[in-house]
Formats: sequence, C-alpha cells, structure tokens
Amino acid sequence: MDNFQNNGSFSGGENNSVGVIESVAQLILENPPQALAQIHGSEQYPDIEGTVAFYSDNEGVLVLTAVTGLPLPTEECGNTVHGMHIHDGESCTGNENDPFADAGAHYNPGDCPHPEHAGDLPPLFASNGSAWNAVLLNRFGVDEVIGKTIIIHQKYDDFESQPSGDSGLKIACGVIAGL
Ligand SMILES: [Cu+2]
Ligand SMILES: [Zn+2]
Repeated sequence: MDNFQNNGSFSGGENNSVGVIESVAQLILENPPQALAQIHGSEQYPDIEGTVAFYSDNEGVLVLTAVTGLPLPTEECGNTVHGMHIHDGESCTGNENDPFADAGAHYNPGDCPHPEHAGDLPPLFASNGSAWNAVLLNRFGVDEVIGKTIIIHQKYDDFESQPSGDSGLKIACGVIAGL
C-alpha cells in the first residue's frame, strides 16, 4: 500500500492530468487483462450482458466494466444506479428467492465493515440501460479474486448499511476467470 501515494501519479504517466489518462488508456490498449468476468442477467433480467476486465498495475488493479440491458426506470426519477461488488462465492447459481444465492457475501478477507470490503466497487450509473466505468483499487490482487463472482444489484448501494449497502436483489452475475 506504500506505493499508492496521493501525488496523482499512475505508473508510466506524466505528472499531469492528461498524462494520467493517457497512461490508463495505454495500460488498457497495450496489455491484455489478467482476468475477465462475463456478466449475465438472471431469469428475470435476461437482457443484461456485460464484461468486467481486470488489469494489474504497480499501483493496484484497474477494474473496467461495460454492461448493457440494465432495467430502465419505470417512472421519472426512477432508479438508474446499481450496486456492484465482488462476492466471495464461486458460482452464479441460486434458488427461487435469490437467483445468485451461491455468489455468497461481499469478498471481505480483512473482516472490514461495508464499504471497506475488498470486494466493494463503485456502482454502475446506467444511461438508457447501458453503463461503463473504471476504477483503480489496491484492495485486492487479481489472483485472489479469480474464481470469485461479480454481482450487479437492483438498487443503488448506500455505502453505509451493513452488511452490504442495502442494494437489493441480485440481478446479474459473472464468475471471474483468469486469462
Ligand atoms: Cu453485491
Ligand atoms: Zn461490501
């Protein structure tokens, strides 16, 4: 964690904002990801499809997410924000009450409260059912999350409620596979 200093640097980048963005783009374009999860919606949300890619860097893991087919809001100001986490279970299977029950709980090897679980991620903000985001995290290494699951939730994550941010039903899931 010592190498994650608050000086705006990202390895390989210039010490200015455009350089940081260029070095992130370079990391993505010039290196294959170390792991990928293919996301699929539950039976109730069959249109959801997406990919989460994990790129290892000196300063952490860059997590890139692109998802389509998220539920559209049913009213003005309806919800378009969806909690997303790495869960500690290893299967996108479940039961009639919870289609992805076997994805388990938020990945939390450090026994921390939410949202300091290693598996906690920024939520997806959907635009017309599609969402894209990227985040750099030093909470886990790629190797330790291979075989675990990514879950997208019906609701936003409040980043406060325990144990999981009150983000509601699991609507999509993918198993993280090493490459
Ligand atoms: Cu979750
Ligand atoms: Zn959490």
